[in-house]
Amino acid sequence: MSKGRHSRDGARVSSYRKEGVEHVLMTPSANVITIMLIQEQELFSSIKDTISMEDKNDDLAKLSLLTEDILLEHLKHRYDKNLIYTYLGDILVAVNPFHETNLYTTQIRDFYRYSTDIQKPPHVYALVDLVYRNVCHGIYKQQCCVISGESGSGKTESTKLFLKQLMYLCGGSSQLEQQILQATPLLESFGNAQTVMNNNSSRFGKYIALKFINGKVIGAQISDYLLEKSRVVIQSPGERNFHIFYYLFDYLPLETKQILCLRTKHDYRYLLTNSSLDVQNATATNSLDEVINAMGLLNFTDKVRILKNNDLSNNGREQHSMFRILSGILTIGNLEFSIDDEGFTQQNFDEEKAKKNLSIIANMFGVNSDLIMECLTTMTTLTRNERVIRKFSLQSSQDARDALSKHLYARLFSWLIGKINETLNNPYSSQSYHHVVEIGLLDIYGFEHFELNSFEQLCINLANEQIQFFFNQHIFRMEMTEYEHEGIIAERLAFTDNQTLLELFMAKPLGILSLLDDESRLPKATDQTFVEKLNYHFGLNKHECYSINRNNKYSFTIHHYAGKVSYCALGFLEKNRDTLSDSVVDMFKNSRDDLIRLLFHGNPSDESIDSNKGLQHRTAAEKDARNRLTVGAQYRNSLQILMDRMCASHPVFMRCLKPNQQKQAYLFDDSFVRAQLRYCGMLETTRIRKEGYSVRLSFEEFIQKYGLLSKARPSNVPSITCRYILEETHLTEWQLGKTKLFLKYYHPEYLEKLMNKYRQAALLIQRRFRGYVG
Ligand code: AOV
Ligand code: MG
Repeated sequence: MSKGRHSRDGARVSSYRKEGVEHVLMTPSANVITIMLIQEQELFSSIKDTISMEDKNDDLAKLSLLTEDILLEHLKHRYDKNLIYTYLGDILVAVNPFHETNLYTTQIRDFYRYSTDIQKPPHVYALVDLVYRNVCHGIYKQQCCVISGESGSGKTESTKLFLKQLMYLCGGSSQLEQQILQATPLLESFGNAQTVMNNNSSRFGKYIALKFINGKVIGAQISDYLLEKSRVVIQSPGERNFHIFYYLFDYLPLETKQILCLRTKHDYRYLLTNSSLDVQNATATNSLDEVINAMGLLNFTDKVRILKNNDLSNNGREQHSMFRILSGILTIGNLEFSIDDEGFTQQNFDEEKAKKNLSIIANMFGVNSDLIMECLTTMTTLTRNERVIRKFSLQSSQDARDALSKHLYARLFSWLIGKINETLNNPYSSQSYHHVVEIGLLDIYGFEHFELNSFEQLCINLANEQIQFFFNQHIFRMEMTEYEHEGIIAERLAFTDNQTLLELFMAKPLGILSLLDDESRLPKATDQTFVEKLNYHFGLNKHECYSINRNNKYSFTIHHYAGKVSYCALGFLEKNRDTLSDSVVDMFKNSRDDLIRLLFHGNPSDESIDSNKGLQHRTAAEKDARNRLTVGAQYRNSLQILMDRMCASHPVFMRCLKPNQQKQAYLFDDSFVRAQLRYCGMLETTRIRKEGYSVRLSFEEFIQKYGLLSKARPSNVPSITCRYILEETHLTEWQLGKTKLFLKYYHPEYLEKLMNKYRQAALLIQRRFRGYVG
């Protein structure tokens, strides 16, 4: 059957004859790509019904006639056949199936491993393979995969599939690979929640940077973007708090619940909105076991064994503290205050209950119960020689209580990410940086448009505008600019540019975020004066992306790329200031609980905790509280860093589409999908992929890569040599610029095919020659 030997670079080389054809197999040494023709054929025949290769329209850029209707029709037709993936040139489009499919079996995972010259149907695994091959060949120092789409379209699921397959290609068995994968359920349990748009909606953005040397992953680092912490204290109708709170009730043993003083989930105000609402999608739920398992694997420590009598007992003191913090947060949500604004004791005030709650909170947070009450009901100011104590109104006490919960949870989340990063970065930090290449994976919260949209939606939608801008920049703007510089003839394409909208948000001093900062610093300003300023600067057609809402003094409308959204500015100033009183911070700094002390070690109200570095390093960032950055300003900075990072990377794009608003399987709502196709500029994208030149290589690069394909003698002028090579390959539609060669997106694949034939032939000759000599 097969004959084996080793090639000079260590790859095991063997060959077979099948159907009269000699096949060469190379099992890869670390950086060699395998030619696995036979396995591939066999795999292919076993899965071809699932991933159908019959539909020739799996690349919409190849359609001869292009209209929105035709695009829609093709996507729908494919979706009905369970073909959820479609190419749009080199952009991958995925329509959320909303049901379990057989698209991710081991066979399919193997089929998309090390692509050869078989043209494979679109799949998220094909994208992974492409990116991973680039890593192995060291083609780009930095790549990033940008997955976009509206809320519930499938970004997070795609990110998980991408990551899992990437680890599989790397080997899939090392401890680090497992740790990288396990970070996901942990982060989801603390950072995801059910919304009306998605049962497992990401309430934070994340960028996972994976580092590789010679095709092996050697470290990872997660950056997070603005957790929607207001959800801890209040949720809209039909929505839930973060998953982790419900896991406590659904999965903890009774004994542990008792230690944590937990009652039932229906007993807590913070869970009251929808505590009976259960997550329906199986893929959306992890169990607490999985979360605790992940914590163990990611080195979260344990001293106190709260989880007795089950196999989770080896886990951490940190874990214990985390659960205590969660229980404390839930209980503090139930804390009532007795005196109302007129100074009367409130009706129905249950003093016994309040005392009991207070003692639980004090226990969970490791602080004194009188001190908690003092912090939440009074403010102490020190004048030259006097301590002045001012009593809070009922509303202020309630606000202080909720601010405490939000801050505590957000700090816990930041610490969690810092802790994960410590583990994932550890192996990397000890290695030399020289040959490291990076793949970044971006999974942010999708575009949101609810009935009531607040500061959180404004931030989320701004991030989506940034991503759309990056996409436009890459696909359209840069493309056109470069054609001009290089003297390439190409048709000018119109596209929906969102630069003016970004300026509306980001401009200094007259942009929404700057104006919000100004108002947040003025003592007399209110949410209403903020809206008045916006109306004054941008209303009455002064800005094309802004309109005034005459019937509501707190409301204004922004014309986003994905549609108009009206925001309610109530609470904007406070959310932007995001203050936590010094007395609460001091109280926590002196907590008996190690973790709580650690969480409040940094600057009291500075949420700009750099989760990449962990909490220990944050004291250095302590600043004068007056110079503290607002939430808006920090967010703007973090988006800028993200953009810089992505601009320095070679991007691949995946566009997720949501087939219907009901989260239902087998339902393709034409007008709903059409709107998405329209706002993300899919038609223009398809055109530019079809008509544009998405691949550019310098003449030298091209000659170095494909010079072997030409028999002609190289010319002294590189562009002429390129022309010789291209003419010999019989490719058409390329153009020679002034310094570069411009190719269509499908050209490299064809050239690689030719090169593969060439390499195979060379191997065969080499083998025969050795055989003859031997
Ligand atoms: P999102 O990340 O884009 O929304 P998700 O990735 O969470 O959306 O997907 C939403 C739900 O759709 C999941 O919980 C699954 O039930 C289902 N789903 C998505 N992709 C697949 C797939 N490939 N196969 C099967 N089911 C899928 V948001 O985080 O809300 O912007 O902010
Ligand atoms: Mg998500």
